[in-house]
Amino acid sequence: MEQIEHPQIEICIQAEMKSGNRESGDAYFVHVDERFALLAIADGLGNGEKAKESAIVVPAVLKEYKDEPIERLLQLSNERMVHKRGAAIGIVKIDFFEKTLQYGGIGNIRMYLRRQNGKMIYPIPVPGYLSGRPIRPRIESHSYEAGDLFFMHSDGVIAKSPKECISHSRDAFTLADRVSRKMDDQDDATFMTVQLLQ
Ligand SMILES: [Mn+2]
Repeated sequence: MEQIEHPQIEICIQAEMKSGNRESGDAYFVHVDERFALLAIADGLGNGEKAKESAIVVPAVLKEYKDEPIERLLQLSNERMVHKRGAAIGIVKIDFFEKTLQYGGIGNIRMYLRRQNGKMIYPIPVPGYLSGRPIRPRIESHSYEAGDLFFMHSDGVIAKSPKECISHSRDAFTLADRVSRKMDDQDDATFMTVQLLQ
């Protein structure tokens, strides 16, 4: 498990390959600076080399264009899927000054946020995947406060009771520990757990 500590945010990431495969068809991206955090998971269609070829488009685009809004990051990633298999994608952008969390995704990447007031937010996935054909992503914006906790995962993580999982966890690490027990070795599986600290 990878852990990222920052004054504003704590992040745990785990990525496992489908058993027997040598390449993961999932990819992820993490960037944190003093202004914002940008986090993403992509799940390439199929598995192995072909899936990877699509999934790695996402971290490449986000690295190059990290200051752009989520909508544009999704469109740019989509444009680069032409002649590839395609990928599901989930992107979270956290603005440390505005205290907002934005989420946008297409396909089977799931995200669950638990606010300190007990409210749960879990965007309904937009069906489909990035394939180069036109997309109409839905971007959600939520305010957050210190202590709020969320996680995002690819479909190789079998989170049957994500709300229970998140409500019984006090921080990113304990949540990661719980989620890591739900990884399916029959698919590539990637998740990130995140706590906002300020
Ligand atoms: Mn998958």
